Amino acid sequence: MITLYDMPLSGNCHKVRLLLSLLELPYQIQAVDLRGGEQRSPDYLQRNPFGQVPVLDDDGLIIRDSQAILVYLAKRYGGETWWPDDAYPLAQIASWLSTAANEVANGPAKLRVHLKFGSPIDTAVAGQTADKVLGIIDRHLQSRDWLVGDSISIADIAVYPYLALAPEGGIVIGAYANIVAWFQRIRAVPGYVTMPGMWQA
Ligand SMILES: N[C@@H](CCC(=O)N[C@@H](CS)C(=O)NCC(=O)O)C(=O)O
Repeated sequence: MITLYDMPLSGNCHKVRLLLSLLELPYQIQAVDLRGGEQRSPDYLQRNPFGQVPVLDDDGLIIRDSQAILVYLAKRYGGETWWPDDAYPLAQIASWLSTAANEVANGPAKLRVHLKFGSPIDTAVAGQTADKVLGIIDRHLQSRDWLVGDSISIADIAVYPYLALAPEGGIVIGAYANIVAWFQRIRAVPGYVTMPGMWQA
């Protein structure tokens, strides 16, 4: 049985919920009370010493970090469509996973957590990071439908949530027409699931 340690308003958890749904994998949710500090309990820290969601438990195999969980699910359950054999597409996917964990997390995701939950951040730095990464992704999508290759991959799933949630961080996402068109393609994939606060057409 797959268990996802989850928080409904977390974009990192949404990446995992989205891939589980696209792969049609049955799973159960274990809600983690982040406001109450459950992620810092000794019990939870055994699953993830960083004290964060998401964590996936697949029949006792524990995986922390949304990017790592996407890799695990794609390789374990997704087949060649989700986990290409060739080195070059794999490296391209890895580069976007890294962008999700770095520029996307430190730009649009940070602005959202600041506006929505009041976390103190350097808004100027986060704003510059967001502008830069959104511009790069918008230009990348000018000539292609998906971040890597000819179909949706875990690169798209890793980058998507905090871009679709960017309006909650005060970003006018409509200014990035190629990103909005890509949102629409992702939302049309069979099995797509949304979450509160996400961009709507
Ligand atoms: N790199 C991690 C980041 C996870 C993360 O930032 N989780 C947040 C929720 S979105 C969290 O658990 N925060 C609680 C805390 O830090 O106390 C991932 O991609 O999974």
